[in-house]
Formats: sequence, C-alpha cells, structure tokens
Amino acid sequence: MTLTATPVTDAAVAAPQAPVTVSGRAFPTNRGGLCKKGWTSAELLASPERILEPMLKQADGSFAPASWDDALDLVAEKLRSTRAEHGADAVGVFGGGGLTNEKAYQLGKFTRVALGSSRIDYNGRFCMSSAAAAGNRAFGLDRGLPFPVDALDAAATILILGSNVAQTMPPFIGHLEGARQAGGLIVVDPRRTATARLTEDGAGMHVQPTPGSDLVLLLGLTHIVIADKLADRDYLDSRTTGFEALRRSVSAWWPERVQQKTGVPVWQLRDLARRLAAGRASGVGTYILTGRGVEQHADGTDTATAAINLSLVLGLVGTSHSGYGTLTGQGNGQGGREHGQKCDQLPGYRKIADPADRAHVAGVWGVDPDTLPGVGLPAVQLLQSLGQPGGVRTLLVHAANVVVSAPNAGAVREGLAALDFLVVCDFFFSETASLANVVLPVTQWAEEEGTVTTLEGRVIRRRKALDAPAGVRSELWILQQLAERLNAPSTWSAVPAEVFDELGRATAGALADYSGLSHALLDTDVPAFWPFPIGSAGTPRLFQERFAHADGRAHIVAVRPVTTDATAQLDGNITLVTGRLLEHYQSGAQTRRVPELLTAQPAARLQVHPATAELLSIVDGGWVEVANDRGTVRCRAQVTTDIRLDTVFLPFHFAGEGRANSLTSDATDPISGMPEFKKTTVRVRALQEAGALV
Ligand SMILES: Nc1nc2c(c(=O)[nH]1)N[C@H]1C(S)=C(S)[C@@H](COP(=O)(O)OP(=O)(O)OC[C@H]3O[C@@H](n4cnc5c(=O)[nH]c(N)nc54)[C@H](O)[C@@H]3O)O[C@H]1N2
Ligand SMILES: Nc1nc2c(c(=O)[nH]1)N[C@H]1C(S)=C(S)[C@@H](COP(=O)(O)OP(=O)(O)OC[C@H]3O[C@@H](n4cnc5c(=O)[nH]c(N)nc54)[C@H](O)[C@@H]3O)O[C@H]1N2
Ligand SMILES: [Mo]
Repeated sequence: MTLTATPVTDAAVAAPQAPVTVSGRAFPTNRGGLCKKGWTSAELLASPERILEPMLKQADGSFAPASWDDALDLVAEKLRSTRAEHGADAVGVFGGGGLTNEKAYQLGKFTRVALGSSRIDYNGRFCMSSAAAAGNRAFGLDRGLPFPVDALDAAATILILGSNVAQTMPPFIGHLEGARQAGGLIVVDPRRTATARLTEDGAGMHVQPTPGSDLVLLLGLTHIVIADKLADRDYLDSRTTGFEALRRSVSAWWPERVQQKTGVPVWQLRDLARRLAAGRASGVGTYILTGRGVEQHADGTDTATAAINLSLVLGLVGTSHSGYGTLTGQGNGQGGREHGQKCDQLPGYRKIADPADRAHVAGVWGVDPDTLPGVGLPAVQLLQSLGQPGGVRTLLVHAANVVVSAPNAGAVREGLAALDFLVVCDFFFSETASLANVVLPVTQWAEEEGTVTTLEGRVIRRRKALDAPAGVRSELWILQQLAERLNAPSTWSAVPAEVFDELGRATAGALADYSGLSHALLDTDVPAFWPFPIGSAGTPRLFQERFAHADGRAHIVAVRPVTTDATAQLDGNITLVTGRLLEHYQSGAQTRRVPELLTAQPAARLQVHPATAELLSIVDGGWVEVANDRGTVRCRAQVTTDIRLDTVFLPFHFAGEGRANSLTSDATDPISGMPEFKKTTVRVRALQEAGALV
C-alpha cells in the first residue's frame, strides 16, 4: 500500500502502513508523482522538534508543559473573560487552507456558535481570494478548475499567467505535455522560471511582462482578438452578458500602447492572440490558467476578471474542450475556502448575510438564526485590528504562521504582541507559536481521518496511517472540549466522518453541495466532483449548459487598470517580486525543519540581474540590504539573467533578517481583500558583509 503525503500537492490519500514511507499513487492530479517536499514530509511526523504536550508561556517567557485539562481550562477561561469584558468580537480566529474540510467547517461553526464572534478569516485570503472573487463575479461560482484536470492533456494551447507550476506543483506539469508537443505552452512570468523553460525548444513561448502589468496585457490581447475578428460571436450572444461594454473598454488598448506599458513586443501579442484563437477553433482546446503571480496584487480581482473576459470572448468556458481555471495552492486550498473560514461565509459557499442561508445552517446547527453573528473582517484587516481599541484581544490560530507569511509582517508581530491572549494550534514552535500564551499540539495529516478537495473540485479521502504521539490531540477534539467548557449550544463531534455528514447537511442545496457524499462513498472509486447533491453522480465539468448566475449567463465585467506606474525608477527604487522555491513550503515552518531541504536552500537569496548587480556593485553570493519604509531584509545575492533588469526576487519562506514580508505592503484588493505580495517598491544596496555597507 502506498501513502501520498501532502500538505503540498493536491492529491492526498493515505492508507495504513507503518513505519510511514511516502510514495506516489496513480491519481489524475499528480499522475503518481510527488514533489520533493512530498517525499520528505514523512520526516516531519517523527521530527525531534515536534511539540508533544500542551505548552504554557511562563512569566520569564519560556514555555512549560501542562496537562490538557489545565491548558484547555485556561484557554476557555480567557475566551470567556475576553468576551465578558470586551464583547464577542474581541475574540478572533485565524484559520488555514491546510485544514481538512472537516476542520475548516468545524472552525467556522465554533467561531459563530461557541464564541458568537464574527471575527474569523484565514490564510487563504492571501492565496485564493482574488481568483475566487473574479469567478463568483463572472460565473456566479468559484471552483478552481471547472473541469477535470486531465482535460488539459488534450489541449493544443495552454496559457499560464503567473504560476511556476514546475516548482510549485511539479506533478502537474505532466498535464502540459500535450500542449508542449503541439508547440502551444505559453507562460507569462517576469522571471525565466523552471516553468518558463518548459516553453523552450519549440514547445511554446515565454512572455516576460513588467510585474503587475498583466491587466494591461490581457486587455491588449482581448483588443486584438476582437479587432482581428477572432471573437466567438455566437457564444458571446448565447452565453454571456456585458460584451459591448468590454468591447468599448478595450478599444483604447491597441498593441503599441500595450507594448509600451508591459514591455511585451507587439509581434508577441499578436502571435499570442492568434494561438489562443487557433487552439479553440481547431476544437482541440485552449485553456487559460492563472496563479498567484497575477492574483496577488491590489488589482488581482480585476486581473483575474480580465483573464476570464479573454476566455469568454474566445468562447472557452463551459465547452467540452476548453476553459479557464485558477491553480490551487495549499493542501486543501479549494475545500478550505468553501466551508465557513471566510468572514462572510457559511458552509457550502453560503452567505452569512443572506437570511435564507442563515436559516438553513442555523437549522442544521440547532440554533436560532438570530444568534449567528454577521460579516466579520477579512484576514489583513483582522490582523490589523489585533490589540487595537475595538479590535481582537484574544486570538486562536489554526494552521497559519502569520508572523512570516502575512504582508507587513513586522506590524503583524506587533499586533500579536499587543494581544491579551494568543493560542496557537500547531505541531511545531513556528514563529507565530513562539509568541503564544498557549500552544496546543495537534495531529498531522497521516495521523487523522479527513477529506480535502482538489483544485478541480474533487473531494478525496485521507485515511489515518498511524497513531499520533500520546500527547497530541486532533483539532476536532480540541474544539469539542472548548465548546463543552463554554457551554456552547449545538453538538460537537470529534469524529471526522460525523462532522463530514453534518457538513453535508449544512451544504445541501448550496453552490458547493456535498450532501450526497460521505466518507464511505469516498472510499469507493466514484469521482466526487462537487456539486454532489443526494442522488447525483457529481459534476466533473461545470457550466456546460448554464452558468451559476440566476440568468444562466456568464457576466462580462469590463475592468480597467487603475495604476500603470513604471516599475524601474531612476531614484534607485526597484520592484520586488516574491514567491516560492521548489524546496520550501510556505512560511517554511515545516520545510526548514527537514535537514535535506534546509541544506538545499538554507537562507533567503535575492535574485538580481547581472546588469543591475553591476550598477549597484552587487556580486554573486555577496551580502545585500533590501529596504523600504516598512522594514529591512539582509541576505546574500544570487546574480542571474532569469530576472528582468528592473526587478528583484525574494522567496517568502524565511524568518528573521531574511523575511520577505518585512517589506510587503498590507494594501489589499478592494474586492477580494488579497494583499499585494507580488509588487513592492524597495531600495537595494550592497553590503560588504552581513551588516556593513560597501
Ligand atoms: N515548492 C512550493 N510549492 C508550493 C508552495 C510552496 O510554498 N512551495 N505553496 C503552495 C501554495 S499555497 C500556492 S498558493 C502555490 C503557488 O504557486 P505559484 O502561483 O506557482 O507560486 P508563486 O511562486 O507565488 O508565483 C508564481 C510566479 O508568479 C510570478 N510573478 C510575480 N509577479 C508577477 C506578475 O506581476 N505577473 C506575472 N505574470 N507573474 C508574476 C513569479 O515570478 C512566480 O514565478 O504553490 C503551492 N505549492
Ligand atoms: N511575500 C509573500 N507572502 C506570501 C505569499 C507570497 O507569494 N509572497 N503567499 C501567500 C500564500 S499563497 C499563502 S497560502 C500563505 C501561507 O502561509 P502560512 O499561513 O504561513 O502557511 P504555512 O507555512 O503552511 O503555515 C501553516 C502552519 O500551520 C501548521 N499546520 C499545518 N497543518 C496544520 C493543521 O492541520 N492544523 C494546525 N493547527 N496547524 C497546521 C504548520 O506547521 C505551520 O506552522 O502565505 C502567503 N504569504
Ligand atoms: Mo497559497
């Protein structure tokens, strides 16, 4: 039997076996492959750094072990007293897209029912929210890929905007092979990434725009498609609304102007537009996919909308051979965003502000709908409120390491320090857990049952493979114990299959309907694509007949760039792009604890173009300082032609002086609340050694 480990890839299916080894399993999303982090994640189960007992912060700042009863009594007491003194919204919860569907669901319920608080949001706000908002706006529904992932295999043309899948989802690149063979893989990234390299040798095209200029690029492509009569007018007439406004809005984005704003040559724009249309016309298929590179901007929702608009003008979405999708991030990036961790959301994508949705869910929970709180604060604003008057004073963190991963992380650290009480559930003393008053050690993926939902909306079962260490507990058990201590209404199961059944009832009739599913059904070979109401066979391809809006049509929403500032400036400022390395996962809380991965990438390095390096007297391997008004990073330089002259790159996996998020801004997209991780203005200077200016 095999075990697919992953907080990392999408396909996570575990079967009993000890000791745990990790191997790939044949599964459509990963084709039996696993990325490097997957192969080593088993090491974390027995890591010597694992927390094995509840830990309480002492007066001198050190941690001492405590019994579960004492720790939970203390936490319940603080939750009660904060609420009594400052009101229910003074208690906040921060969740994560790595949680199973059961845990994500229970966390949302616990916040609304046991705490009576509206203040819950999660790290998926940093991750999936702009594409989700764009999908909702255009299609009335957000499912990462509205088609099965292996549909990509047959496509002649695949356009990937702002994703480095070769390093962030290595098993996925098998699905790009067909397009590569056809010469039709197009990668849009300001860096020459491992994914961009897949387009070499006739396999396709790498387009290298200035960071943050994708919206203009997409408007320009839409302009060419319409001007060159490549638009699918029948499709636009029968399946969409809003085309006229779009046509007018792109009319000003002629190719030469787009070239000037994006740096992408006119010939490439024209070639790209033609290729997209040809793949569609041939019937073989064209897919447009977006990743964090285009979404993590203050205009991320509009940029994702522009990608959708281009897809609609080409007639791709809801056909049997083409489509648009966004690539999921965390282990349960899709399911984690469906079941109530978002501040405006109830399970199944129900809306907490909608009276009918409130009534349905309150009915399942056995509470009066009027007792449910209203809309809370999205993640960045929630973090900004920590310790502030009227803000959150006691915070529970589940599956996020915000001290490293949140934007403007220095301010987040100050906010956490200003809290009355911080509780973190984790397996390790992450940088965030280290600041807590109480750390509660939880089970890891191989030690628990649960479900996750893949980027294609497919629900899969993860099975327990081995027993957890004696002192750790599952999050469902912890929430049950706290609910009991708080005398919360409703019932609180700690059995994942039971929680899943309740989740099914709470989502019945909703957009993300899981009511026809159960753990038992997921044990069979039934491909469980939601919506999966009782009596259904699931929905691998969405939107074939109609979109999810009341009128059944896709809504084209004309968008335009708000700022188109030049990024390379003469005053020494330069644009910082942040993202990922193959060897590390997210805040690095897990992968920095795997010796093999830490040896491969021990510290942050700043990617700089040789010409920029020469101008700034930076040498390869030399120390540099990257700074702005928010903070300073000191690290070594990596001089490489893979990056544009006007851009530098830092991974965000490191803490301390190498923490990229010391520099990023907590400005957010007005629609999605997504922060601008991918474009930050910084000053770069050479240092003679760690700390000393050249
Ligand atoms: N190794 C590894 N794999 C991971 C993760 C990890 O931490 N490490 N995390 C997982 C998670 S949660 C996520 S969300 C996914 C993310 O997966 P990706 O979206 O593939 O990851 P990123 O590296 O954040 O960004 C992708 C690319 O966007 C480019 N980019 C930056 N700015 C722009 C821009 O303005 N325009 C365009 N077109 N491109 C731009 C960057 O150069 C980068 O190569 O990966 C998942 N897989
Ligand atoms: N500059 C910059 N910043 C970014 C990004 C970027 O591209 N650039 N990307 C953003 C994105 S897309 C994301 S998704 C975020 C992610 O960033 P984080 O939220 O920091 O994600 P992780 O590092 O995975 O942190 C998860 C923590 O929870 C623990 N954990 C894992 N599973 C569980 C569980 O089941 N229960 C509990 N209680 N704990 C668990 C892990 O040990 C770890 O400490 O970072 C965002 N930050
Ligand atoms: Mo993510």
